[in-house]
Amino acid sequence: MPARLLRDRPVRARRVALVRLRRPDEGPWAIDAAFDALEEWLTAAGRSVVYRVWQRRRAPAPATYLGRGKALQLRALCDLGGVETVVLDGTPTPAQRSNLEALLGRPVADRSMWAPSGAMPPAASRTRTLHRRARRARGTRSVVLVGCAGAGKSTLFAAITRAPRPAAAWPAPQNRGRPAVMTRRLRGGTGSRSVLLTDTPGLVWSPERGSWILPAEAREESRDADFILHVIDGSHPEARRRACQVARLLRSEDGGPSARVVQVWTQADRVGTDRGCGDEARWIVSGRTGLGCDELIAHLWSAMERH
Ligand SMILES: Nc1nc2c(ncn2[C@@H]2O[C@H](COP(=O)(O)OP(=O)(O)OP(=O)(O)O)[C@@H](O)[C@H]2O)c(=O)[nH]1
Ligand SMILES: [Mg+2]
Repeated sequence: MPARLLRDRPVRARRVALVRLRRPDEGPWAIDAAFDALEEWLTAAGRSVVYRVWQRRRAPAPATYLGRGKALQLRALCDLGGVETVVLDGTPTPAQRSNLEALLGRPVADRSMWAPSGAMPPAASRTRTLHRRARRARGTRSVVLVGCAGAGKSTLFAAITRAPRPAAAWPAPQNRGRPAVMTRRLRGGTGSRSVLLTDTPGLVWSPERGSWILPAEAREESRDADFILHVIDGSHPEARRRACQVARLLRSEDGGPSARVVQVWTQADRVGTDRGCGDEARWIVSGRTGLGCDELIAHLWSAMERH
């Protein structure tokens, strides 16, 4: 996931306003969580967030993304608060963006500047495909971590493989300088067989589509995996809903992944171990404290013996 935002001209500005659409089916929690994550990141990068503005709409306005009235209202607010750039948590078309910039009288930075596009450079994709084939030919088994952006995949990856931990900050800074996909050997196990664990970039929510977007890297890696660990931030107020949405998406991918999907609810140190438990089988862990990680690894090894 390239962290391009900070290199882009519009976000050099110090004072910014965050803006987003709110679809009728999105709760206030979802909006707050999206704004919190973006603000945390921008603040870490030295920006100061002056306003958070959302507009309730089923779909973006065709010409200007935000409705014209809302955009003009926002312009007046920005004039008042000395806002230099509007950061739009969405993906407008180039025409919508430039029309919106004209209405707002200031630059608009949008998600295409920092979020994964879903596409992957062909050379990187080809190289990884070759690596995967070679591993498969050697009989190496693979486990892939998939989940929403910021769920805790890389932290769990570090806990399980003893790789260096990512720096705490979401969404992009911790990915700067790190490859989008990392693969390491799973520790433990007794036989000669080796198992590789792969960390992938997180799914991002598209307010326009009203759905999660699975980055191309995550799709490709999980296509050949023996197990997919579907990582869920159990401390998120919408954890259950997100878990269902992503589970549905994973099942629908090319007729469903051939890999077995194991739900792993992480960040248990923040919420205790009983939060959100239903009937589904799931693992409750914490990548931060290591809680439940040894049991999860043991489960993977024994499941690997059986399959
Ligand atoms: N308290 C606590 N915080 C966690 C845990 N796991 C992750 N975090 C924090 O949650 C944030 C996101 O964690 P990451 O591991 O980078 O999440 P990710 O799923 O790899 O995110 P992307 O790579 O952007 O998709 C970081 O600030 C972590 O420090 C956990 O088990 N407990
Ligand atoms: Mg990560």
